[in-house]
Amino acid sequence: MSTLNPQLQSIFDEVLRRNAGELEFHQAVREVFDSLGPVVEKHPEYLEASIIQRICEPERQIIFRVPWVDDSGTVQINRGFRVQFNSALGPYKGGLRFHPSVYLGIVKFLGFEQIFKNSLTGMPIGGAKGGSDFDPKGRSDAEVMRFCQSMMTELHRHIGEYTDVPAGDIGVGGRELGYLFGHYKRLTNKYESGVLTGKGITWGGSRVRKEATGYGTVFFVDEVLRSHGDSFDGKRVVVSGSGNVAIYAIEKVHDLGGTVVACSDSSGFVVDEDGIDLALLKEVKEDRRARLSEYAEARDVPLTSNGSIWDVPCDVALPCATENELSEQDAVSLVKNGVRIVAEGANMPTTPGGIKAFKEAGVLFAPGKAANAGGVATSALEMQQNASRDSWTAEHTEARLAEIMRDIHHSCAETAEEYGAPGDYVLGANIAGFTRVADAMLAMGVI
Ligand code: NDP
Ligand code: 2IT
Repeated sequence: MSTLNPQLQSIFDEVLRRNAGELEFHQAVREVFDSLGPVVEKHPEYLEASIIQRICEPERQIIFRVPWVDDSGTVQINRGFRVQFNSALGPYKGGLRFHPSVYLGIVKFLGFEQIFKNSLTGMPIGGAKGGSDFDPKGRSDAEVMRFCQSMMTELHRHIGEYTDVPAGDIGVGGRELGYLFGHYKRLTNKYESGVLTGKGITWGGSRVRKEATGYGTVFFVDEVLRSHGDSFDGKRVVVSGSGNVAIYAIEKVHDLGGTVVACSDSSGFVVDEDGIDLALLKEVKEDRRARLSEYAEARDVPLTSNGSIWDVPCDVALPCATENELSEQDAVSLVKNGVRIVAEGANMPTTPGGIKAFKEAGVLFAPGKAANAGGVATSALEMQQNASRDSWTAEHTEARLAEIMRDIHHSCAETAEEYGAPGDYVLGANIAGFTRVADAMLAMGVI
């Protein structure tokens, strides 16, 4: 980490004091602050109007009890969150995460990142995140439905097409969004399609939304490769995770001529030198919600539970599982084995030490707020289709996604150049994302 200028340091100290114990939130704020030195030098008006302090304070934070009855008749209690971080550019927008690790610090880090990511897409969406410490693993469909209905019983008061538009994230996919939308519809007596994104195609969803985050990450890497006169052809790729983002990143790498040789879940990783068998992976993870060990058994490859997927040699690494899954030691190992490009499909998967190691080694590093923005961008396309009561073809929607990812790459690269750091996508993404929000806030007065 670099040294912050004294004004940014004092704002950061205040963030630490006001948000004690929220380590992931501190990490996300610090990463953005590390890029803002040259911006506040060029634009003292941002400091004069306390824009940065305001951006670090969520507009609204909602925490609530989510009681539900499990299949054995026992009452279970979870905690629900929605942090509505910033609405300068549009209605709050961001996913819901269901995972036992969820607490306020995780929701705030994700909501904070979402502000700048959504800004980078160029679309009219503010930043938010929500979720619960509910663990869907091992729960029946009926239990997941009762949990989602209870979650929506409180959440519906705070969301809406013009207010706040949730979507999926870890543990929240098509099944959960169906239960959430069905209950919202019932509570409000309105078919308000634009209140949630990631819906099923027959009930207001967008084609390519399911694929969008993974595809978008690979489109971003494709732009990085093109700008160096290269392509995916023949590249060896490692993708962590085997959920929504990972599966569709693997699919697009294979479409573009690369080979994904390893993927993982929370129980371990598999290496499949012939290339991951995507049809089998989808069957195991999407259809049966089973463990990666079943893939390993079917393919007769080992599942490694006590090592790191980042020790597998590759040209391109795509962390697509969760935050802080790629440590400094992992980064050093990837560099030693010749990695050239790392792009974050997940949110904040690389630790600060890992980012530093990549930077020092000259690895091209694309941060999540740029590389995984294709998911939320396609959510905004879903909102457009809902608002116009239209439904686009897959070809048109994917072409729009590819164009948006090209634009994001261009805006990160151009901003990095402008600030004298060509090739620094972290700096470019943070500054380009921040500036659009800051200028809108300045224009709107003290909000
Ligand atoms: P899924 O729930 O579909 O998949 C998550 C994957 O990551 C699973 O393979 C899961 O393994 C693994 N994983 C989750 N938590 C951990 C953990 N603590 N340790 C190890 N492995 C873990 O989620 P998504 O694919 O939707 O999300 C993945 C990442 O992408 C997250 O960081 C999310 O915030 C980010 N993201 C998602 C977007 C979306 O549109 N869905 C958009 C932009 C970013 P297991 O099955 O064993 O739990
Ligand atoms: O992290 C993210 O960008 C998401 N989980 C998707 C958010 C969205 O509203 O589509």
